[in-house]
Amino acid sequence: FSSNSDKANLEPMNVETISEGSTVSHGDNAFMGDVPTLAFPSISTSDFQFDHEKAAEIIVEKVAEFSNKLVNVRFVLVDLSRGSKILSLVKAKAAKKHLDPRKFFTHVGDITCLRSKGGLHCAVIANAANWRLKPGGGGVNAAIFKAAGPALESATKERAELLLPGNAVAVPLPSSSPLFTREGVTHVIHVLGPNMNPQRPDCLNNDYNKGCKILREAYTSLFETFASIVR
Ligand code: AR6
Repeated sequence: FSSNSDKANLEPMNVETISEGSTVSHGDNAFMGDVPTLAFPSISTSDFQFDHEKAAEIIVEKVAEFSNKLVNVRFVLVDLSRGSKILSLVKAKAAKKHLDPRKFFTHVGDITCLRSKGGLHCAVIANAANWRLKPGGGGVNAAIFKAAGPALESATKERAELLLPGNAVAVPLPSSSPLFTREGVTHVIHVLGPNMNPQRPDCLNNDYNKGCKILREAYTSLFETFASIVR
């Protein structure tokens, strides 16, 4: 398992090495047709300062659980940089657990440009949201709201006013949104993870018993919400 599309930006076909000697391509002319795919960032590990090792363990545990339960879907963990520590940790743990690289892989790139810049079609993307479900604030939240335009903010308001840690809410993207037209994204799932940053609301003050429980709930809620969309 050396799935990362480190090569994605370099190779037009986005060929991704999945194990020694074998490759799989993804993208619009992807293998197995257009398998419903969820792209998600690592929840809580940047602005919310959650421990990367613990988060990686939980990501792999939850992906393993749900990729067993759900047939014919894919999960992609996305981060911006090739040097991403969370991507490296997750790749190593996923390989150790023998997760099927056709159902789960990692991708280096901006989650708002997966199809246009990475040739990877993900109809559903997850957002590491804030409790007010508001644009801005930096990180992936600011990027997704900016790329989606005002349509996402109003569509979000129709679905929920706020989010509690560990929960997720799916928002269908209006077809007027550039994320819909350019990237083929039909839904954004907002997820609120546990916060370890004293500068942000609901800081858990390094209580990792609570923190890990809430992060598990957040991924369970995200993957169940994804399942309900593709069902
Ligand atoms: N594409 C892909 N991954 C990204 C992108 C992007 N455009 N931008 C950031 N990441 P963070 P959190 C990765 O801080 O820790 C917000 O301001 C990033 O490298 O966005 O859950 C909200 O308003 C990291 O791996 O989310 C909340 O208040 C991951 O996305 C708060 O931050 C999550 O980083 C949430 O903090």
